[in-house]
Amino acid sequence: MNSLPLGKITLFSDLHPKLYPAYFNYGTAGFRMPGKVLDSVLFRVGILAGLRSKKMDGKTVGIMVTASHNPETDNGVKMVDPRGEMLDSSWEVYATTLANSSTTEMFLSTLEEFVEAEKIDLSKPARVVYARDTRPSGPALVAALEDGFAAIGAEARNAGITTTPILHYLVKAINTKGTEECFGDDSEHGYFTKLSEAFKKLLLGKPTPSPLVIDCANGVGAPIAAKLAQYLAASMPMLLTNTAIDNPGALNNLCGADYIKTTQKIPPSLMTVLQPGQRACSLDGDADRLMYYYLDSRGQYHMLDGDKIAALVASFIVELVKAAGLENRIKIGVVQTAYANGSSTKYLSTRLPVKCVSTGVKHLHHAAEHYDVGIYFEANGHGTVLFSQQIQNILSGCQPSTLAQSIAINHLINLAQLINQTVGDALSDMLLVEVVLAHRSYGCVEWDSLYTDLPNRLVKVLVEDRNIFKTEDAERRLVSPPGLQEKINDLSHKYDSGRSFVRPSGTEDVVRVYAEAATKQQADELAFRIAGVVYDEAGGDASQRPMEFL
Ligand code: G16
Repeated sequence: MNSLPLGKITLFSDLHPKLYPAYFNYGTAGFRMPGKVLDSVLFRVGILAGLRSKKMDGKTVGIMVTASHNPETDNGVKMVDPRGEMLDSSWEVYATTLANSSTTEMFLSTLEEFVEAEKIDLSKPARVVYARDTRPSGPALVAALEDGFAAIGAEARNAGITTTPILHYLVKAINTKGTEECFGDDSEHGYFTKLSEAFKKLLLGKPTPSPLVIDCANGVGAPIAAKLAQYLAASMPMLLTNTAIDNPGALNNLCGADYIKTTQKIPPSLMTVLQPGQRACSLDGDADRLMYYYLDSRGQYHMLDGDKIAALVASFIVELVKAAGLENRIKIGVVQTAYANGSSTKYLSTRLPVKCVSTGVKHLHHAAEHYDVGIYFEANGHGTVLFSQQIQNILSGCQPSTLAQSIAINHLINLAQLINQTVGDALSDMLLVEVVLAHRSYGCVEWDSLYTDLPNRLVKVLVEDRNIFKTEDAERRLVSPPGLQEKINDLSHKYDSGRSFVRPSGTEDVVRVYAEAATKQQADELAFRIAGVVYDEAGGDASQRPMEFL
């Protein structure tokens, strides 16, 4: 076991001092803050990633520089473990502690304690692969990250400007290369080939889908979707919009998956583009979330969110498993969060086991791994489907006794290729939705009619310190500030089918309030009344008090 290269780390660390008093927290999806305060954090994450790789016996670890759905001025960084999943949560605490060491000396001593506590064998190699989205602050932050790699002596591969899900794909592909569990060729070309070939096989004999309008949120999804379109060629006509990645301030602005979910409106830029009945979808800034929507014949907007995607996909997979004659061998389950619409939970739970966990893909992913086929989608459009390795082996070794069984088994095998099983992937999920719609001969209206959403509203509240908000029961109950949950309950009981909860965001400096009720007006009113109560309890500047309905 060698020792840490303290001299080298000191030299580099002095180039990346912690200049801001801000408290850095490895939250729902890594560190996420205004890009200008993150230089020291990126440097330290570079070192941490090297150590994570050493701890994992030299396997490749991923780093993504992105702030996903956040505004363009924010940026962030998240680490990806060797199997392509989010960083193990036990290391999040170390990441937070290291990021907050105020001087190089403190950083070094914390680092030494951490290496000791984790018993990291420093003689092991360190390998990382990293990428960034299109944010203007990205290049400088990547330079800080690279200094971290140099300081710890990590072998680093730059995957350039790409989506978060592609980075996750690359990590898994690199680490499974040459093994029985080979995930695919470890390149963007490998990713596009894997997805497009599976898609074409699944659509064989089905009519070509009508053109799909894709809002790329003016982010990295734009160039990546354009490349995907080349691989798919005529099999999937796509109309890419909001592709202005070089326009300052355009990223996620009045467009993108988060805009769709929180405003429940069509992006203004699509007003003149979208025709009644036409399918449209929005990606977010790093293309890991997907929201569908359409205008009905009266020009009215309808949203098809992560819950609707889960319902569509789950019912299709259940049917295929039955048709394959494997319903007694394959345990399928769905994982949601408290944000799941009450109607979706009702729809799904009559068909499958449904589990509710805390917000954050890492929680959903781990819960989904308990099933042979685990389907998870957050209402915000972030999700995927996991096929256990054992089930994939069963599927490939199956001896079907009828043609119908053989077709169903092949479809399941191809679905496991089409779906990016490492993490939510807007483009892979989009192809999945298109496959199911084609197999069902559904348009948006038929898909939407699987169940009727309870009207709901999501509101952000700016408070002085969101850290005072603590929750339990998969974030459905507030335990702090004391007494606030009782007020939420009292208000919710005043509305038909009223349900609401409050939780601190892990990616933005806000508290989120979710409410649903029997009518749209009631859901809006409940959300804003609770937002007001939250604000009165913990708010700051009175001009930020949520005003609607109060
Ligand atoms: C991230 C996480 C998601 C989570 C979302 C919002 O998404 O990966 O699982 O739902 O943040 O989290 P919060 O409500 O804690 O801010 P993304 O797309 O921003 O990376």
